[in-house]
Amino acid sequence: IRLKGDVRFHNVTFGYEENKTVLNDVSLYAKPGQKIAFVGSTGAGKTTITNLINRFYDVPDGKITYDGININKIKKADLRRSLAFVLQDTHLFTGTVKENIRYGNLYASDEDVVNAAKLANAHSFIMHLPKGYDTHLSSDGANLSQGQRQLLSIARAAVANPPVLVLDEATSSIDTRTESLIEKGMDSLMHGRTVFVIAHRLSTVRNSDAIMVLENGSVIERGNHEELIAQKGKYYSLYTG
Ligand code: DCP
Ligand code: MG
Repeated sequence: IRLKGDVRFHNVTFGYEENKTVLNDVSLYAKPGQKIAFVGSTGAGKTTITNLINRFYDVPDGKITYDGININKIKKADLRRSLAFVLQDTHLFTGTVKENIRYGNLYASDEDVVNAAKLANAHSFIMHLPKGYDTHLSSDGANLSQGQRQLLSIARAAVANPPVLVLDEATSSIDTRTESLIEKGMDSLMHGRTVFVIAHRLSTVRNSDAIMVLENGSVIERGNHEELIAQKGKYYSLYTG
């Protein structure tokens, strides 16, 4: 099956250990193509929500659905095909650039790989590597900059072409030029997909359809940027100006 990217949480309460609640009665509703941003201080539960979207853990209380289907009833392979992650720490393996972009997508042609890299804004730096797409990478990606690793991670997600994307934005400082390449690549990647983003950049947050402000595992505010600014609550104090 090909999921459309309608993702909902219905009153999800979750903890990693018994008697220790990490998410408390979280509900959310993302229509296909919508972008939802999670903000909140460290330990608030942002990564935990993305862990549940990916079904790294089962939900004992409440439920999560994709296109109305309970996540527990979706085959792992179908779920995997429906999701891509772009994380702060991109896992690269020993192999060529091409292999690293293709990753699990064994049927992707060389042309698909190049098109994904172009969409991700990674093509031009790749062409400057000694052997282009056939350049060998070390497993820790030590021969690439952090920004370049992120561009590869975007290309990898683009090859997968999933309806749902989960992004964990980097907080680290990347030079402005690479940063703007990453932003443009991300924008192209996000187009037409349901996106959950753990947002650190104000520009990302502003452009989201809905922002969820988390505190100690609870959603304390939700709305778009203008609505939350008007509320003059936690969000307002985080993002005034
Ligand atoms: N937690 C846990 N066991 C884990 C992961 C997290 O007990 N394997 C706890 C630590 C926090 C709470 O769950 O008290 C929420 O953790 P998150 O990683 O979801 O928090 P954030 O992603 O919001 O924090 P950060 O901004 O630091 O990434
Ligand atoms: Mg986190």
